[in-house]
Amino acid sequence: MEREELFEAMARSVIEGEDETAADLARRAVEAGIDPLEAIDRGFVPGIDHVGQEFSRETMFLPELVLAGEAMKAAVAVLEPEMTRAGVAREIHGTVVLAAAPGDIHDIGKSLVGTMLSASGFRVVDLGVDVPVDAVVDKVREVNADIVGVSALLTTTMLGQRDLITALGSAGLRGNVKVMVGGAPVTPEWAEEIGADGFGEDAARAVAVARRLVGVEG
Ligand code: HCB
Repeated sequence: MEREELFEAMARSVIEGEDETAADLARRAVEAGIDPLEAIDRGFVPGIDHVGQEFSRETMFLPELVLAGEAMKAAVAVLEPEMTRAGVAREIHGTVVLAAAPGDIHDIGKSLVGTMLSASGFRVVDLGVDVPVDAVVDKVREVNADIVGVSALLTTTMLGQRDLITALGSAGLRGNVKVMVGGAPVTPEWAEEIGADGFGEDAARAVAVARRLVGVEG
């Protein structure tokens, strides 16, 4: 199968919610030596984006969204170890606490960001989904985090990103930790409005932002 054909099949497997096919195509990409992040960004993400658009047009429904999410996760599960293996950085640049905002259970993108950060030399503490602001603040203090990355996929849960920044300020920690926000509805304008230090449009860019925030060159 040609590269472009493989990417199209990947997108289709997510749209059709075929988790076994998605995992199988991910394995084929690994065998073909395709960069795992490229397989995600050019193969599987267009599929999940399509499902998201159809869902908002009400031509696809929640069960299809769930199946597409599972297919995406099955593919990512195959590709993540490859990303970790590909990571060459052994020097630790800093500690990042990751969480999905309160009320938000989307975790595919955040987990990808975590994998890429780990592979790039960050220690990652992933608190999971639907994490109360106080729990994030406590963890930032406990591990003396350099960066906190908070993900929001819903327009409603984006407000939790702003609440976190306020809470870090009230806890006297805002001067010690940088805040990086991300998630599909998040924009650079929103990041600026709430006083975040960085915005990661995707996992690769999140790594670049994190490096900048801890002062790593290049
Ligand atoms: Co969900 N959902 N969903 N969903 N979902 C969205 C997000 C909508 C946009 C779909 C739509 O209507 N077009 C929509 C939100 C609309 C809105 O708020 N305006 C929506 C809705 C409405 C809902 C429910 C309310 C549906 C319902 O129950 N009626 C419900 C809410 C649950 C909740 O959170 N309380 C819901 C549920 C689900 C699942 C469970 C079925 C499933 C999630 C499975 C899972 O994550 N375990 C799901 C999915 C899969 C989606 C879409 C289709 C894909 C999300 C995804 O995984 N994208 C999504 C539509 C879309 O976003 N295109 C849809 C792929 C990853 C790779 O991209 O953007 O998440 P990403 O992450 C990137 C990037 O943002 C950045 O790097 C990542 C990697 O490249 N990044 C960061 C992310 N976090 C970062 C943090 C940082 O610090 C830095 C960078």
